[in-house]
Amino acid sequence: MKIVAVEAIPFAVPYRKPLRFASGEVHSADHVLVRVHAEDGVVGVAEAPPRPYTYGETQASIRAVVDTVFAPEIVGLSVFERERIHAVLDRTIGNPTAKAAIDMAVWDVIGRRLGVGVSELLGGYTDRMRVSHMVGFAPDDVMVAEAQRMRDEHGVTTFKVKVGRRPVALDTGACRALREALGPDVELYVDGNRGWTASEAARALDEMADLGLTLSEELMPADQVLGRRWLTARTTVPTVADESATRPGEVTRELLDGAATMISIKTARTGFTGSQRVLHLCEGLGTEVVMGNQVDGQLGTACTVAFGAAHRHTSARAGELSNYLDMSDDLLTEPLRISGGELRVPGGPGIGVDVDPDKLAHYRTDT
Ligand code: MUC
Ligand code: MG
Repeated sequence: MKIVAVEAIPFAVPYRKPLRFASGEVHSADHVLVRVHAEDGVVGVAEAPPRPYTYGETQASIRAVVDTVFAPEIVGLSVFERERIHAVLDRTIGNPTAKAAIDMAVWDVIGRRLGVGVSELLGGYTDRMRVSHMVGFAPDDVMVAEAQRMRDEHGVTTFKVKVGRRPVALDTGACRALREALGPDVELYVDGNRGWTASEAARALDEMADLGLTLSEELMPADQVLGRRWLTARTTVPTVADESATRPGEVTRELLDGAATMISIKTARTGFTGSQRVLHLCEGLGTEVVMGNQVDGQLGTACTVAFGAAHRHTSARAGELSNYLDMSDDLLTEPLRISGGELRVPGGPGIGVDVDPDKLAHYRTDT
């Protein structure tokens, strides 16, 4: 079943409130909808969220690379030649979310064509994941109120707190306020988006030693090679590599270097095909993983839960699946719903969700 066309459609959905973190902030979901058309009329979809401050991709660069580089390379291949498609896309190093969206849209075509959910095709381990919510920078009382609302309205009891500000007391104070307000039963972990130095990170972790943090993610830049090794060796809080480990080779380097003890898998940057490579590598190396959030919309979140629920290893921990709730609207015909702290894999064939043509017409920015 040959691919006949690949479209990259920019759209913009405003956020109700911005998400702020050490490397940037998001006010609007300026994403790209990727549609892969197959010869029998089946269309697969996925979304690419540009993160200029993380990977250097922009909405314009994603459109351009899909239109002028990737689409010409894969049009004419069959959707069942997934390894060939992966090999073609993998010839270049960059453009992770553009490639990931193409990969996932191809899987969506396959699932729709077979009438089977992608999550079942990938592994079918379970049909849901526990949800972890990312709390961005804000005054302490606002961060606490957001976490309490997520717990009260959606049953969420796992929170990833954004850190990496200076002075570190801003963040250690926020984490303390969250622990005091939410009590001992919620899980708290932190993500610095490379904001601190090794010594700042060490001081912050020492100051928070009594808060029962379960993970610490990307507290300092990836190229602080010895600093990361030193911090990982001296802390009892497992260190998670996220944007420093976006490809299997980087994952291997981070882990064997002693620079990280766990890996964040994001379908938004490794698709389904690349994410399975990272997952199986981590399983082979005996390393835990967490399903991360690239500040995804609902389509991206559906991809994350489809992949996360498909495997035992990825569904063991809560996945970061809730920040689409900050968006004022979305593209799907049926919204995702988090309840009892869980998100179920959408039930339809493929990724299991459909784009509403009226919403797309309203939010697309190219017409
Ligand atoms: C995360 O886990 O870091 C923020 C920036 C980015 O690249 O991803 C998000 C969340
Ligand atoms: Mg992160």
